[in-house]
Amino acid sequence: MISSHAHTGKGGKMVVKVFGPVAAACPQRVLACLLEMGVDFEVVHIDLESREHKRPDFLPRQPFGQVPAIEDGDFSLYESRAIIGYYATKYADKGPNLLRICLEDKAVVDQLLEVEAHNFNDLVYTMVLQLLALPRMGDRTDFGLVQSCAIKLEKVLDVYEQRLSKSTYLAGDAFTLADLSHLPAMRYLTTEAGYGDLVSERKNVNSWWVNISARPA
Ligand SMILES: N[C@@H](CCC(=O)N[C@@H](CS)C(=O)NCC(=O)O)C(=O)O
Repeated sequence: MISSHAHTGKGGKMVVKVFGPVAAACPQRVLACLLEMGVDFEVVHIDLESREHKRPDFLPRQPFGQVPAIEDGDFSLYESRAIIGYYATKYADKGPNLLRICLEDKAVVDQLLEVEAHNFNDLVYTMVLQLLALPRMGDRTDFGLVQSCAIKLEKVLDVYEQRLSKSTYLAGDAFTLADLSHLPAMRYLTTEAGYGDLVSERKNVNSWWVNISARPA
């Protein structure tokens, strides 16, 4: 249900509202960032099954009818990667340095975020949609499409394997938004989608995944 009331946390402090189901990958990207940065938040559940995200009262928050969206006092934002960039910058002095300070280091984080969004996430998203979401809605899985995505994904993970032979994290020797942004789709890939082998058979990718998925946040 979408609440129209301003929510206050402990001590009367405003908390960030995150609109979306916690089970969906894109809201999880935002939640992982807020947990890393130690930002108080509440989740306003948006029910995808009943298409609450397509209703006229939700569309002002996300005009494309997708989740997540946030509300932070008077400020509202959608697009999960823009949201994590916002909080990593806003609380840069409070949590871990997820953006890196030097211009070139930050550019490498942005580069890997683009790779995550377009080369990696698009493929995993299609696989998860075909293997998990469509059967749940009574549609048939296109196994040919899943297979072609898996083949393309192998090439992406080979690039990661190469990068991770030189540094502990994707954008260097510190955990950044580039790693954080992979968490939701990596979890789907290695658990529910049943493609954990693509990760475990690549030594460096596997160590990286074991490492980033064990973070307390
Ligand atoms: N680029 C958007 C993508 C948002 C997105 O694809 N959200 C999915 C959940 S992970 C969604 O709302 N799916 C339902 C739909 O598209 O109808 C973001 O990163 O915020």
